[in-house]
Amino acid sequence: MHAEGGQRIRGEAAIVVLTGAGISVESGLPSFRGAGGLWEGWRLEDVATPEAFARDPITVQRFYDQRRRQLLGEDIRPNAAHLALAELERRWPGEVLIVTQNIDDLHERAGTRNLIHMHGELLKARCTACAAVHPWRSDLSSSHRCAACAGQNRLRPHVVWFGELPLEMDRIYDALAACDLFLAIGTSGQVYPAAGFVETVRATGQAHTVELNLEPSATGSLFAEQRHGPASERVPRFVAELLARSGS
Ligand code: BV8
Repeated sequence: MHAEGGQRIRGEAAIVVLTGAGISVESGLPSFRGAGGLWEGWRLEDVATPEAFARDPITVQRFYDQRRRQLLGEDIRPNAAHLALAELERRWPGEVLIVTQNIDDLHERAGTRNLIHMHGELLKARCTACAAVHPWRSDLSSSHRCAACAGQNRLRPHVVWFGELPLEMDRIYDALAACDLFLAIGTSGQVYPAAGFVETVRATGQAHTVELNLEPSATGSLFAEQRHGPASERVPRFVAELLARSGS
């Protein structure tokens, strides 16, 4: 595992990990594309855009209520890939930042702390009047009031819809510009700006880029290294290699 210029990944290297729906599939949560994906049962335009929410909030809320209930199901828990990344954060001498496109809380449940949910969180609701964000673990409807401004019919899932700006983009681009290793796990590389991160990193010319995915993604050829297979197998093995090399 050598960086672009062939030099070894140093023990204190800064690591940025981008995760997508593929890392949570073996935990029992559907991905978006592909067989059994969310987009098989729902049209993106009907459930994941601000226009859809304005047009038909009940259908949008039903989409997220269903996913929230599933996420809170007792059989859903982090898998070996989530746990390996949490261990990497604990034991790696340098900084490890997880940037996830996922709105589930499996990284947190695995123990990851240095984490950015660039597309929001399913277990939170946001007030469209005062922008307050509230923990939310039950169905959400227009009858609920915002606990901060008492506004009614103002709460929406705290997620980023298509056409909306993802969260914490400045912090993400700063980390991408400074990283020595960029690792993408379980993402198809079809949704921007996340799909463009590998090019942002390559432009610095200082970082090694690795894709761990079940199959080659749409941006797979842009990575210096690709390893294909289930995340629950590939991620723990890759993390063990990294930790062995850093002697930590
Ligand atoms: C924005 C939250 C601008 C809600 C989500 C440039 C070019 C083209 C289009 C655009 C562009 N720039 C912007 C766009 C438009 C759009 C976009 O990218 N459209 C796509 C469809 C073409 N992007 C946006 O709208 C973004 N916003 O650009 O704002 C802006 C600028 C200024 C001011 C205002 C606005 C916002 C995008 C975010 C939308 N919200 N999620 C929700 O979850 O409901 S996106 C959602 O879909 C996910 O978060 C994720 O990002 C994406 C799904 O992708 P993946 O996670 O990769 O999942 P997928 O199913 O596709 O793939 C799974 C992979 O895992 C597969 O490769 C599979 O092989 C693999 N896998 C499966 N099992 C396993 C596995 N791997 C390992 N192990 C396994 N077991």
